[in-house]
Amino acid sequence: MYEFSGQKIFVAGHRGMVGAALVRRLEHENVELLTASSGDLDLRDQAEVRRWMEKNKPQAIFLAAAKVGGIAANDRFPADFLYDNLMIEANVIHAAHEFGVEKLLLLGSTCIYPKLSPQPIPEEALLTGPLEPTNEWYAIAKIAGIKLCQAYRRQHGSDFIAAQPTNLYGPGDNFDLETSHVLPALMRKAHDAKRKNAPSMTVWGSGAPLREFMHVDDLADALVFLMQTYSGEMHVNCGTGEEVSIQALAEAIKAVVDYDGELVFDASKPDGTPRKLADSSRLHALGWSHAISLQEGLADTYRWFLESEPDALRFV
Ligand code: GFB
Repeated sequence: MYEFSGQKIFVAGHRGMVGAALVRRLEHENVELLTASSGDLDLRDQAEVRRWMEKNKPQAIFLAAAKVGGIAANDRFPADFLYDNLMIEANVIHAAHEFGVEKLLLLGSTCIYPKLSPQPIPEEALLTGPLEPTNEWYAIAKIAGIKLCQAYRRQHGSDFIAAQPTNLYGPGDNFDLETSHVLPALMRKAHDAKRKNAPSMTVWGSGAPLREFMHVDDLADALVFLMQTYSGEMHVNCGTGEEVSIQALAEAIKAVVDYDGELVFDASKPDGTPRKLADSSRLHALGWSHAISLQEGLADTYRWFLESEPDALRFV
């Protein structure tokens, strides 16, 4: 059990969807929360990271800072997805070792697994086959992050762990149609189509791929749980165990937004990996499971989207 009480905890990436959810979750704990905006601390810059860590001396770190995006962004910005993520992980993990951080949790993603993994995907599937080409740059950076945690644990005894969340969504998500993940993209498309009385909205690909979605507040709770209770070399999957086709997701989103037009499938866009369901039995065996259903989570996210005008709607 890693005792949080009174500890100085650094949430790296607190402006992102996961980091912001962690900050909300940690407000319920007796901790001293440290954050740094990207203007004050560029995590890709080794010297800046060393200076910041030496000065602030966090005792624990949630490494939620990352360059992330949906299937199109991954394909379009391979250098950014690989370089930014490698640099952030290497700098923060090495400095955490150098300045005696007691515990670190690295955020990964289930896209680290081979394209044709057994389903649900066990943690042991890592590095057993070729990756999905649309996200291999991001996946390789995240695999390197897991290996850094393992290597520092083996060589230096550092208590660094890694969690692999399934596809996430929730308040603070990116609703930009070019770079976002599918869930916010479809929510915004349904919202726009409703406002314009459009007869249809477009869904990329065939609608057949299966995905598992987790609300980011559930994930933040799981991460705090893992930070407090888990120590080990094996990375830990974080999912709900429930999967849905992209077409069914689009229908559920239409219902939440109250849009009743048609779905048009754009076959010129990639499907990506056919199925991606994490085996979260390791996390469940430790004693944690999710609380927010997809239905509730979609309603909560749409509420946030409407309340966040003009920010979330600035691209409409
Ligand atoms: O969420 P998404 O962009 O990424 O796409 P991945 C999931 C599925 O939804 C794909 C389809 O089959 C997309 O073709 N889709 C349908 C759409 N309509 C849309 C749309 O309007 N926008 C988007 N973005 N997708 C990502 C990885 O994979 O998952 C990342 O690329 C990361 O690296 C993330 O791991 C969690 O689930 O395919």
